[in-house]
Amino acid sequence: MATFTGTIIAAHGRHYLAQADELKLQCVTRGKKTDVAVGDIVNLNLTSPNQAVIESIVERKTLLYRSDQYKSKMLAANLTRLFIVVATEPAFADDLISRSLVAAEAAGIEAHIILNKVDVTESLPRTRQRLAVYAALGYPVHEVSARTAPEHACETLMPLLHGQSSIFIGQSGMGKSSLINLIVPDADIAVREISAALDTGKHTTTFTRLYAFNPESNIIDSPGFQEFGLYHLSEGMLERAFREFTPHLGHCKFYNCHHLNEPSCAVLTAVGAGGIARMRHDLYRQLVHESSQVLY
Ligand SMILES: Nc1nc2c(ncn2[C@@H]2O[C@H](COP(=O)(O)OP(=O)(O)O)[C@@H](O)[C@H]2O)c(=O)[nH]1
Ligand SMILES: [Mg+2]
Ligand SMILES: [Zn+2]
Repeated sequence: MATFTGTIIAAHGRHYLAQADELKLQCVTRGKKTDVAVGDIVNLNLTSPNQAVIESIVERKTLLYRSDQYKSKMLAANLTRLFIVVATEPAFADDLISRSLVAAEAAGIEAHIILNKVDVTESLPRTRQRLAVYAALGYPVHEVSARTAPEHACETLMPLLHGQSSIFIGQSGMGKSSLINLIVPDADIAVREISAALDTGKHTTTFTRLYAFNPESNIIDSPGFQEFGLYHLSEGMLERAFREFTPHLGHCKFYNCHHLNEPSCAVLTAVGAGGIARMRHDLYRQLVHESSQVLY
């Protein structure tokens, strides 16, 4: 049997599509295994000219998750960069931005923010002001307009994407697909091919897919979502995923401080003094609560 190494470029239920050199192969797993993510490098056994069985997954460099009370779901494997796409309109949720940042930190993935639709000038000042919190934490914010300044958008994003495995995430309507269409000129055709191969029907935006746009770089478009559960992150992981907490860790009165309502907590002191944004600490509190609710 012929064996190949491929990259998983799309997943739909338990059906996967792998790219192996020029070949696109429809893949299934052995047994009931469903632990394959888009971006995984897999060893494949060819079962027909365009079909294969996934024999094993090559050790992942990173793995991005989201989860709810009941289960955790892999979003993508082997990412090096995560781009949170927001826009001047529709309104975005700070909660989702911070959750995405926390997920990236926990997975060891570098996070950036893209502010799209800067052509919508009425809401631009307010949007910039809202994003200043994240810029102050050291997360780069890149301003673009996919619609009115596509060349500038490409010039801004290309160097950031080069040599990286990137994912674009965010609420739907922010312009993720518009930006990817600029970066990957034949993305539309690729989507049609993938939908046909996976038989996903017309709902082409409901699955995650990877585009290799040069030999060293690839980019993943994900469906928009309204929630980003992080039930899988332990308290220890959470306190380290809020990067502004770092200088204060180890300075609390109690070595096992939860930074929730303990006396002489260095993190709470910093919140009181304005060094840590209250909005971020409120989310930390919420995430600690969520992680204590896990049922799986
Ligand atoms: N005004 C404006 N509209 C944009 C821009 N980029 C995308 N859009 C529009 O925003 C809507 C959502 O874009 P889409 O790429 O599908 O967003 P996605 O859901 O995040 O993938 C579409 O109607 C786009 O035409 C932009 O830079 N400016
Ligand atoms: Mg889209
Ligand atoms: Zn503390």
